[in-house]
Amino acid sequence: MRLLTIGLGHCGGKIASTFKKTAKEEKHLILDVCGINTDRVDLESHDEIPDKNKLLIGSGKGAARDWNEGYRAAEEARGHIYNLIKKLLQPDTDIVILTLGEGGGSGSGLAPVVSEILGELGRYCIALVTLPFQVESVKAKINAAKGLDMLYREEALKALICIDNDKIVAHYPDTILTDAYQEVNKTAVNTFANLLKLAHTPSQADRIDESELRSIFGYPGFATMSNYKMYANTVSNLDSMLQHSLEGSLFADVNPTTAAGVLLGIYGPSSLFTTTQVDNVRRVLKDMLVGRDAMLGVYPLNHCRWVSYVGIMTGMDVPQKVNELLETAREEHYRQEEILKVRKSQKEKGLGFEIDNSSFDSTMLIKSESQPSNSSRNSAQSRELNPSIINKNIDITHTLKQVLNVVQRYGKTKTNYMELVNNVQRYLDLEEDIIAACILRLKEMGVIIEPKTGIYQII
Ligand SMILES: Nc1nc2c(ncn2[C@@H]2O[C@H](COP(=O)(O)OP(=O)(O)OP(=O)(O)O)[C@@H](O)[C@H]2O)c(=O)[nH]1
Ligand SMILES: [Mg+2]
Repeated sequence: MRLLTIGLGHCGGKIASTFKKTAKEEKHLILDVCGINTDRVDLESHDEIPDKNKLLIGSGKGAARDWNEGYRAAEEARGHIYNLIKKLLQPDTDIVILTLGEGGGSGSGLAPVVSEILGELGRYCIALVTLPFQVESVKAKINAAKGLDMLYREEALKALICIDNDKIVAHYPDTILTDAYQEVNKTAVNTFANLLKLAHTPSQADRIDESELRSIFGYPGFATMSNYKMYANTVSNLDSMLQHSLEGSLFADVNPTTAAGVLLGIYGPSSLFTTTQVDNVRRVLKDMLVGRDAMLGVYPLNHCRWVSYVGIMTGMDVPQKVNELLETAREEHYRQEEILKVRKSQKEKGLGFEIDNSSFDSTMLIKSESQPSNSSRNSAQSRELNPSIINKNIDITHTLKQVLNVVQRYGKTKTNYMELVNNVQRYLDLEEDIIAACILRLKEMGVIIEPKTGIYQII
């Protein structure tokens, strides 16, 4: 089979290089590879990609972790990208794979444009992407969410396979990050290569052929792969192992019952493939995928000590992990906007240092010690959060955390100001003006947002 792998951005270039290295060891694979990046240093570091197949676009200094920069660079370099891909596409190219890390600016921004260009060239593509770590920055999440959304909509993009980077820590604890990245990239690429090998391995039973392989990638939607191996002498039932083969991979978890197509190959010692065993596997597949396209390849091998499952499911619903990413990216985006808005208005107001000698009355100093402050009375009367009359001298150091704990009990429900005060007073014996000062402070910290005037929401 012949593949064209297009590495986008740094992570994409690394995965594309891993593809090239792996293909050199697989005689059945012809792999053409190229890399496109906005960062000269990263692009030059991908040794397995020939220099003539590297395309530097944009500033040459990276996309500043901003998908928009990557997208703009790709749009401006459309003609160059078109020419490079046209040059590399061969009449016998079977599959075009985009590889990228969703989260940076280059990969996330470039992929939708490159996919569109492939459509113009009359080809479809699949994508192998990484999802950012949950603990990555808000920018990474927004880039990934935007990049995935745009890429998913592209007509030329069919199977979208997501490596879940959050699984890296569990699979490779206490490992140097670059080594773990390398391992993950290698595992993903090997799974892919093993899948393609199904079409090149002879079998006296039922084989998967090249056209079946090509067709499985053509179902649009999310996809996942598996590559599961066990000692043959520990396997008594082929069908029970099938369930395991779907779990524990590095790809984002998906719901198999939503798949449009599944292709599975099983290698193992001939003695395991009895009519009953193979029939049981077929039944499990059928029950799981009623009315779907299911292809099973069986590869009995002599003197084989392993049983291995290699498979792919395509045309699936959005994985839970991607939905979570979209949701947190949206929330963190609003929170960031709110913080920036508060910061902007604070700057506009200045630091509040004004001296008005004309209204200075020394007797006020004495009065203010014996009378409740104006602001506290006002805020109680006004029944809404009015930052300008909140007494800035109230010490909330010890109450802020308590108030925060209480408001968080109410989750993300939206409330008005008085409901918020009443909720706090249900648990804490505090004056309204103290609560108002705490709410204002939490708002400045971005913990409480005001999506609509007078409506408050805890983030
Ligand atoms: N699995 C895996 N993930 C990686 C690897 N390198 C980076 N990542 C992930 O990919 C995301 C994107 O990073 P990069 O590829 O460096 O970003 P880029 O596309 O070059 O974009 P800019 O650097 O902003 O121009 C990161 O947020 C990481 O989550 C890798 O080798 N393997
Ligand atoms: Mg980069």
